[in-house]
Amino acid sequence: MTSSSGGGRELFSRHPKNPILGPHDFPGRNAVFNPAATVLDGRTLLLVRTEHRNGMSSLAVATSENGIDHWEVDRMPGLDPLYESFEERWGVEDPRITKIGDEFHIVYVGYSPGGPLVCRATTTDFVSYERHGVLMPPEDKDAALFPGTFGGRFALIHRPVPAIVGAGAHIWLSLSPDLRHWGDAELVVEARRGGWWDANKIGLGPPPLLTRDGWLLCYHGVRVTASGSIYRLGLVLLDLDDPSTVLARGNDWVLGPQEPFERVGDVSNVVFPCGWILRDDGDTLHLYYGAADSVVCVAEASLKELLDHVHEHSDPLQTPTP
Ligand code: M1P
Repeated sequence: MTSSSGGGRELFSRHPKNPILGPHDFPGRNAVFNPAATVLDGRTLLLVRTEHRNGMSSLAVATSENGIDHWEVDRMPGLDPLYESFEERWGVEDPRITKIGDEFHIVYVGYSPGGPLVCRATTTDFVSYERHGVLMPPEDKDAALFPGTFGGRFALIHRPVPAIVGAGAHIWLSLSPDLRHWGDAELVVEARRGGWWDANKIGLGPPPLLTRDGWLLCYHGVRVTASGSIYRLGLVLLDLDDPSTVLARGNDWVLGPQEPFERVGDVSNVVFPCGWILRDDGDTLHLYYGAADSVVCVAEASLKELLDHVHEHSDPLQTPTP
């Protein structure tokens, strides 16, 4: 991996082979981005959002031995939208994968005529899928399950959008006894206001990662500027036993658009991850992200360095408490 270029030090190093997947790898698709990531039978598996030339997205599978190159694409069916349904009428987007027991739970955005909403499907092999319907009504997105339960209840991070204009969009947590009925919703992490890089809206990136210090979240923060939005990534640490409690929140972004394929694309100035994989050494973390809503990239970080950073660069005075 190469260090990131530009001013300041980012904690993630981009791979020199970036972008690792592009539209040319998926015939007929306009853009490929925002991949979920997991490991199946020892191979890295990405569930990639692919945008067709009618504007709708479906989720396609790509696998690789080393998670960097030699991708096998579209050998497994992936998840095509149920166009006849209300919830997936205009496509499926931005999946996150959480393994619970032997099952992979895919929480994804269904683009419905009522707005984006949160859906869940399960699979054991990425060949056949079982849909379990809508979890959260519109507008809601950027959702993922925790791999464990809390007091016997499953937990979901999600990002509802308030109806009040200018209220921002924030990260919430809801609980469920059965993965179907959700409640006890709580606001957990707020978009910061004013001059902050994550002032206007935020949303979860990959699913929460269990670490020695707590649940590590990587989220995208958006700042609206005179020339459009900039999507960058930050870190939050949640309490192990009570994930509605924020232990620390890093002040600085840890990855932002710098490379030409991150700066320019269908939506410029976007880095948007939906998956990360902690490798077998327990420290190397591969983050898979969409760049400029056009291509797929990977960056590497040390988990220890990320945890040290979030502890050392967390200013409680600057972190709003919900
Ligand atoms: O275009 C940037 C991103 O915009 C949306 O993300 P969010 O609503 O969280 O800001 C999504 O459409 C996402 O897919 C897209 O990458």
